[in-house]
Amino acid sequence: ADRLSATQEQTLAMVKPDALKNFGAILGAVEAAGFTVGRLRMCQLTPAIAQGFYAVHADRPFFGPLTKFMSSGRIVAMELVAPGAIRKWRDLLGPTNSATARQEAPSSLRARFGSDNTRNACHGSDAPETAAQESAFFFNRSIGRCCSGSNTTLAL
Ligand code: RTP
Ligand code: MG
Repeated sequence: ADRLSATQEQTLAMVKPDALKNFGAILGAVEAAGFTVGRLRMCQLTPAIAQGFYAVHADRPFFGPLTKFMSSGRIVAMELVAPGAIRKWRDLLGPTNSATARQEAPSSLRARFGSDNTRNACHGSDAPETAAQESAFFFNRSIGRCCSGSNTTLAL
């Protein structure tokens, strides 16, 4: 058991607003791939929170459309645990552009549930350091307003 657990890794996955309607199928794929789900939170990001999450891309031309999209509806953030979870989850996602994913990895989540280069269904951390940062980003803060279930906003 010790040797097994030593290989465990954690990544931060996000189901983006375009794919929330497919959350059930995505969670099914997560389970089928052998991940354990750690902490999980569904909420809507404010534009400022989305800008904070994607701050590393602030100078890129797609930053505006990306953060507008990411704050346009609810998302699900979840910690996924498995041996090699970071690479394993990104392999399941497929290429960033969903159109490319449909060509190169038709069974990937972005091929199945995404639309284009911005609306691409899911996010995955790219390294252990960003996985830890992104987990803290979502889970070491409080929910601002809890109104109806559809109106839960992640607070600054
Ligand atoms: P992610 O961070 O969401 O898991 O995706 P990624 O590593 O595959 O892609 P990244 O380069 O980190 O970009 C972050 C998100 O920005 C949007 N994007 N739009 N040229 C574009 O229009 C463009 N490029 C990237 C996507 O939503 C991408 O997931
Ligand atoms: Mg990325």
